[in-house]
Amino acid sequence: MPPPAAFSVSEAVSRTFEDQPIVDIHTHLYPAQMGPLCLMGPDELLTYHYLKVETCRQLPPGTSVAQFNALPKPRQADIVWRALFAGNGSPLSEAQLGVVTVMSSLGLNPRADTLSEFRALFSETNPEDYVDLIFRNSGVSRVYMTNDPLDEQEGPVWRAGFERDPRFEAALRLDSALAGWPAPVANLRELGYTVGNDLSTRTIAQLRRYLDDWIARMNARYLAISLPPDFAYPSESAVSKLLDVAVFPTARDRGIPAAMMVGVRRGVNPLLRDGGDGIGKWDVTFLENIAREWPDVNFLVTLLSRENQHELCVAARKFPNVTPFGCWWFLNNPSIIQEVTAERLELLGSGFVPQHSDARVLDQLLYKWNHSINAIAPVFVRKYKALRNAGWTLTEQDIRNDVARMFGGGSLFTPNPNGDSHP
Ligand code: FIX
Ligand code: ZN
Repeated sequence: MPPPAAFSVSEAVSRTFEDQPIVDIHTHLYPAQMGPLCLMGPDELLTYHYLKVETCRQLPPGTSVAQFNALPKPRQADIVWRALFAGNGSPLSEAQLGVVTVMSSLGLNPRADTLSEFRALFSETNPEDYVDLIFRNSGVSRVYMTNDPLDEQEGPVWRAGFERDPRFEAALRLDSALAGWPAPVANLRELGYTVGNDLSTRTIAQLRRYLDDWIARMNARYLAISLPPDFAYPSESAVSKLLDVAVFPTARDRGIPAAMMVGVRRGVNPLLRDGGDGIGKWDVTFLENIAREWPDVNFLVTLLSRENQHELCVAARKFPNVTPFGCWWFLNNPSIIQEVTAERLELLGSGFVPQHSDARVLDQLLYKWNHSINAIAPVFVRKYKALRNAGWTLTEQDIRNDVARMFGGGSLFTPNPNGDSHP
């Protein structure tokens, strides 16, 4: 058979990314049917905590962070706009560039003096149409939410019931049910789970009932928890024990992955609220301990510290039940995405999920994926060129298959490579 005609690798990679529907495995987005949880439009976009933090570095004279936070959202958005877009200095940070990309892709002028044109467009469009517009223009086909039954806004929405937009999949988030035990006891009891302060057999059984009930009610596709950099496993900490006796057995028995997002130091500057969290390096030995102890659970792992990325790849090489995912939060910048993606490809081939958006405002899908793919595509191009130079008769279909596997959501549910069950 004659060798396939040579084709341009960079054009094939661009075409592939244009055609591939993206499945976004970690967001904080909600469908319009979930009412006020669904954030979209200019005022939400401009008050994203990344942008507020940048604004707080240059608030107007006489305005404190606390006063800024106390203002109604549209007024905060105006201040952000003036400070970061209509003031001195070009909007060069990743979060600023993101707003420029969003506005351009909606046909708006990002150099406008005010947000009025953007506000008019948003208020003239009905919410369902706006959701459709963003999905269509971003190339995203499905997103995973971050779902918390103990959240005082979200819990009642689930209990009342609603018809789910099938583009939104559920992921059961566990921070509020496990962190700082026994702090969650009162809230769990209020929902009817008769847990106690101690980790007695009854408490564990009730916690497992909570997990089972909510996985079923939400059709949660995975469990997720964020953890601080000093999280140790095994250890005497309540969270380590609760993972061991409730969460990991549930993930195993339900056959769903457990996602661990490690390295966040919450509330480093509490004044900044959502924007006040910091970062720390984890000891990846603890991930090795978990993966070895629970061979029949698939772990999706993202680590916040750049210094942890190489060790995470090495751990994933040792443990096929560990899948690294995304460039989380402070890593979600083009320069770091390129470095981390190249490292992962070199150590893991296509066995990881390169990115998630972490979008909190629907409009952000328009920039987070566009910017990530612009960073990732050249890394793929270099790798496919190297593959071809090494003598591999590359086809465009090879590229399409790899991109589909890595960006199409499938790797979330790869069968567990380890056979035996937990002793
Ligand atoms: O814990 C998380 O899921 C984090 O992604 C968020 O809490 C964080 O505030 C964020 O928005 C990061 O992008
Ligand atoms: Zn998140």
